[in-house]
Amino acid sequence: SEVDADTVNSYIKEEENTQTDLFGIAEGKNVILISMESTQNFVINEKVNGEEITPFLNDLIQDSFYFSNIYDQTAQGKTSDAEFMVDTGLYPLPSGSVFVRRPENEFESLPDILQDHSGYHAYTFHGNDAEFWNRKQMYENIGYEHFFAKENYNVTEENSINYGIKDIPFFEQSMEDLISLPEPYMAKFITLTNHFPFLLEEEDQLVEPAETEVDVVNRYVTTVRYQDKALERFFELLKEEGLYEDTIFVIYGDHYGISKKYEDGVHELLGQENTPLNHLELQQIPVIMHVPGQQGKTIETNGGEIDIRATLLHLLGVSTEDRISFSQNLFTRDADMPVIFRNGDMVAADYAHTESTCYERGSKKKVSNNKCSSYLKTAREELEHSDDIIFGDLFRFIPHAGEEK
Ligand code: GP9
Ligand code: MN
Repeated sequence: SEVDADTVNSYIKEEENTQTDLFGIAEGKNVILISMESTQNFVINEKVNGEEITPFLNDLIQDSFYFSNIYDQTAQGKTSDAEFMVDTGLYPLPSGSVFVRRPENEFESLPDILQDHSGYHAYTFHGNDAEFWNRKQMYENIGYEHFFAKENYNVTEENSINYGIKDIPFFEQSMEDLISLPEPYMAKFITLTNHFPFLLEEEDQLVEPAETEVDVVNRYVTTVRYQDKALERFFELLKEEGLYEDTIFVIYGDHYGISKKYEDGVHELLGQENTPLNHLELQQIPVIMHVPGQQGKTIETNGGEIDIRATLLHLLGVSTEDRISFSQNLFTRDADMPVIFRNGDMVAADYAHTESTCYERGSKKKVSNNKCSSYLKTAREELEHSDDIIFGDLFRFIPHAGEEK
C-alpha cells in the first residue's frame, strides 16, 4: 500500500490527555501490572454455592478505579496480544502473535515512555519458560531490563500444576527479586494457574466447584478463586515489605477463559440465555487501577484492553499528546467510539456488530446493517492503520521514546 509514516502520523496522533483532575495522581509511583490469566469480568461480584469467587478483588474494587465494561481484544496471540496492547497501544495482528512475528520492529513501548519521562526501569515476572511466545526476545526489544522467568524460580512437582509454578509460590518467590529492584520501576506479573483446562489439587480448591453441566466451567471457578487468594497474598507481602503505599496497581484479565464451546456452563451459572449479545458481553475482562489512599469509583465507559495504556499514563501524569497509538484514556473516552475486535466486529454505546448482525444494544433487537456501518468503517480503518505500522515497521520513521539516540 501507499501508506508511509506521514499518513499514519496525520491519522492517529493521540490527543492531549491532561483534561481531568486525576492527571498525575500517581506520578512517580512504582507501577505493578498484573495480567490475570483467562480472567473474565463475570466472576467479579459473582457467587457459586453462596460463596464469592473473587472476594479479594471484590474488596479491592471498593477502593479502586474499576472499569466495568472493558472488552477482550486479543486474537491468536492470547496473553502476548494482551501484553502487546498494553505495552504499545497497537492492535494485535490478524493472525499469529506480534511477539513471534515482529520481535525486531521498533515500537514506542510503555517501558520506553516511562524510562524517557522519569527514569523508570521495567521488569517482567512469569513462571513459564522465557521463550514461550518469544517473550525473551520481544521484552529485550521493547525495553524490559530483565525477565524473571521459570529458571528464576524454584519449581517442584509439589508447587506446580498445568503450565508451571502455582500463583501463590510464584508471588512469594518473586518478592525476593522485587524488593531489590531500583525505583521507580514498572513490574509486570503474569499469572498462570487459571489456565485451561483449569486443573487444581483438592487442597488448593478454596471454593467448591460449580455445578453446571460443563465441567470446564465448574473447575474454572476454583482456579479463579485460587488466583484471587494468590493476589491477596501478594498484597499482604507488599505491605509487609513497605512496597504497597508507593505503587499504582493495574490489574486486568488477559482474555476469555471459557471458549464458546463451553460457554453454556457460564450461561447456566449466570441464569441467562445463550444469545449472540450475551456471548459478546462475556468477552468483558475486569480492569482495575488501584492507587493506595485514593477513593474508589466504578467507571462504566465502554472500552477495550488497548485503552489500559493511555489511562495508566494519565494517572501517572505522562502526556500522550502526539504519540502514535490507538489507546484512549478511559476517563474521557467518547462513548460513541466503537471498541474494535480483531475480526472487525465492534461494540459502541448503542449498537454492536457480531456474527454478521447489527444489534441495537438497548432493545437487544437485530437492526439494519446501516446502523452499524459507520462504526464498522472506523473499525476497518483503525485495524488497517495498526497493521500498516506493524508490517511496515513504521516507527523506524516516527520520532519516539526509546529510540537509539
Ligand atoms: C503462558 C501463558 C499462557 O506463558 O502466558 O498463555 P496463553 O495460552 O493464555 O496465551
Ligand atoms: Mn492467557
